[in-house]
Amino acid sequence: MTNDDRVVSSILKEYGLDSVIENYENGHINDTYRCVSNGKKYTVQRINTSVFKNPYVVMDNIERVTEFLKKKIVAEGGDPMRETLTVVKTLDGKNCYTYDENNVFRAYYFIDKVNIIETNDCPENMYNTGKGFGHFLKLLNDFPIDTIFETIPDFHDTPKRMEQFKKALEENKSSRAEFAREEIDFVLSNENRLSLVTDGIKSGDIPLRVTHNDTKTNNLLFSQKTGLAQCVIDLDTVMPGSMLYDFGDALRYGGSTAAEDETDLDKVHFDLDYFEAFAKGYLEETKDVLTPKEIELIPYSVWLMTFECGIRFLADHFNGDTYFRVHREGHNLDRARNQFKLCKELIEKEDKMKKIVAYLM
Ligand code: ADP
Ligand code: GN1
Ligand code: MG
Repeated sequence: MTNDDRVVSSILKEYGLDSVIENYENGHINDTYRCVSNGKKYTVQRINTSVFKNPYVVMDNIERVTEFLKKKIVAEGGDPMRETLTVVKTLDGKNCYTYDENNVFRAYYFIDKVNIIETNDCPENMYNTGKGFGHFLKLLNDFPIDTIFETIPDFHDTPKRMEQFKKALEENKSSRAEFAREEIDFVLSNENRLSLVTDGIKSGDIPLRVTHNDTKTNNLLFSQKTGLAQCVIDLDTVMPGSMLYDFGDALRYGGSTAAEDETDLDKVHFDLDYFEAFAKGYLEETKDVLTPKEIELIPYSVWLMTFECGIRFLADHFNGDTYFRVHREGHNLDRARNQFKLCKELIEKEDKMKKIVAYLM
């Protein structure tokens, strides 16, 4: 028996499950398995404890938020078992199981009859994505925000991300910096554009809300029956934040005409039809609660989140790929180049985005 086999059989025992039937690797952070017991399916995940230093805080946040969501979903006539995640406890009632410090697991009921959109290819999907994440923000509008905690401190504090980038560049642990001169110059030339959201939060113009903070289309489950967004998943980064993080990150990912790691940059464009469709769906759900400053910064937020993700990928490339899962040599550099290509287009398209937002309001 290998150590991994021992870990797996120990988790199955803790949760009373029969076997692992699938292992998917579509996210960059956690490891996800599909398990079965008595014909029922479960999602079991190894929480990445080098990213989430305190998995107990993560799980407490998730339990609080999903229990709150379930009440709201019932009140609006929805299905609380399919429209949000359900944390499955260990046989002795804990919300996660620690095998050792690198092997902390949690389980959810598996939600079936759903589709996942890895790379968006039509405005209709983006409209539904906007509705899905917008509805999530709306349902959590009166959640008591001081009962949840930051699972990764300063997660979307872009000026701090810039400091981390500079440190990675200076340390250059992987000796790769000399091969990325153009990208480094691009990053450093944008340094003065990074603090509009953090400044707005400090001044009180931008309220802290319960936000998701990782709004890729593959963190939404879409109903196979209706095509509508059904359940927001990947709740590890749900914490106090700005709605601009959610809006910007969703478009960073779903507003592109290509995958996040496409290396043929001629295929990578920011699509204004996708932007408009997402904004329409999102604003239909949220426009009554947003402040003027939030609305003003929507187009900028897409650039900001794209730039931030680009510098995170590039910093990880310099650090030797210790954070994001990579599948090939230079994968994080490819991802960074892809994000910077989008950033250049986003600057050119910012005025058009402003007009679209004004028209939708
Ligand atoms: P990561 O942090 O690695 O992105 P996710 O929580 O997003 O992990 O899960 C990875 C994938 O597993 C999702 O994109 C989805 O396909 C699938 N998945 C996760 N939880 C569920 C669930 N409760 N029901 C159905 N599929 C799920
Ligand atoms: C990670 O876990 P996943 O793949 O949904 C990352 C996000 C990045 C994203 C880039 C906790 O998300 O912040 O935007 O990769 N999650 C964490 O694809 O760092
Ligand atoms: Mg995910």
